[in-house]
Amino acid sequence: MKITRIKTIVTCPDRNFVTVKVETDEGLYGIGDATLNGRELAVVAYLDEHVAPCLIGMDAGRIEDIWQYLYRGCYWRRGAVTMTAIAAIDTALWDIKAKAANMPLYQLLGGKSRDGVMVYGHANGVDIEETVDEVAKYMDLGYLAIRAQTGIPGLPTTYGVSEDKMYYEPADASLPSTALWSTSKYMHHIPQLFDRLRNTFGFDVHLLHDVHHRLTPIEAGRVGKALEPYDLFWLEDAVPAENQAAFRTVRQHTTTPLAIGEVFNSIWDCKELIEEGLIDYIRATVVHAGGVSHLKKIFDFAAMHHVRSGSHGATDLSPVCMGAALHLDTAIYNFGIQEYMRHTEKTDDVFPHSYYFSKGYLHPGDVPGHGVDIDEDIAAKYPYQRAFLPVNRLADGSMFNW
Ligand code: GCO
Ligand code: MG
Repeated sequence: MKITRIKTIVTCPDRNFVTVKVETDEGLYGIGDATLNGRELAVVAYLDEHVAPCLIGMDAGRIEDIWQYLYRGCYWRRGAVTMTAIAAIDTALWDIKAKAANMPLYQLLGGKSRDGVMVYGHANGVDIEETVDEVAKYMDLGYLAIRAQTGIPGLPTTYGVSEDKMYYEPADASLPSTALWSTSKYMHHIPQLFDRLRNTFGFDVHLLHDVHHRLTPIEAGRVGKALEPYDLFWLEDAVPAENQAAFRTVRQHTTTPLAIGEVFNSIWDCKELIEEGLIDYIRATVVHAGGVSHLKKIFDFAAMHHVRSGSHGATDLSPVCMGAALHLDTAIYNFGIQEYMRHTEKTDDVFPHSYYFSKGYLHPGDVPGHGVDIDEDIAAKYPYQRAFLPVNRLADGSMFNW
């Protein structure tokens, strides 16, 4: 089966998504997510100019060989743009292979290891009271695991707190808006949130929290220790991890489970973290970590070191990424949890999908392939709109991590 055409489709049904469609001479096609939040058109140019022309005429069934061709063959390895482009092609080729086999993708990845994929939703409020109400809403919806974020007194806006509670959208402006950050205000406030949540809801619900790369290792150790009585499922992205060894300090000071990985592109971003047992959950995902092929390798490596999966699933990862991720989540042995932020109705119209939520679990469905398609006519109604994540500054005006 030969690759005859590779199309990149950009659409903005409430937010931007980039989708790759790989067509073959046998009429089968596959799709892959290529969305890199705030850098969407860089990936489009990479795919259109530097990937698509090279793959025309190649055998669509040679997934591993095409992956290595794009990774090793281009000389410039890794990086978010490259690995997102590779991920999109890889996901589309797995979609084609599973369709050709007339099987849902999880069958080709080893078959089902579980009956459903436990997900966590996002509860957030401007203050602790509002976050408590939001957690209650998620429990009523049947969620078994809930991430809780709250506004911090003295900071006008805070990461993770959104106006629209149903559909969280982190890229909020056509140029980056500026937020104010204070580590001391945050560190003082966050244990109060979890104290209140556990007193209200007890210990049966899983609670998670995202620090969004805002602390130093020793600060993260202190926050982790302060949160130990509240038994978090995980503390996410406590410290930026360009320097993986920094996590040794965090680990020495707290037993709160640690998760990281949404900005990682390859095994080389997390090899020491996994090998040295410095984390509990690896949160890399299909679209930004080289597709189904490479993420499966990361997860299998993690399994050897008692590290479980926890894939990123924010709204800026398209339903195509979610579909593919759910097949991997279903098949691997060491699955932990999957993030699930609902997409808007417009987005769901553009991307018809077989996955569905029931009682705290997502299910990939049983249609051949990864079960997600794109309606190109509806997609064409929503042209690209430039959008950025905010940036963060400290009170003295200096730049900080977003
Ligand atoms: C999460 C993430 C997101 C990211 C966003 C960036 O845990 O879901 O931290 O909120 O900020 O996906 O594009
Ligand atoms: Mg996060």
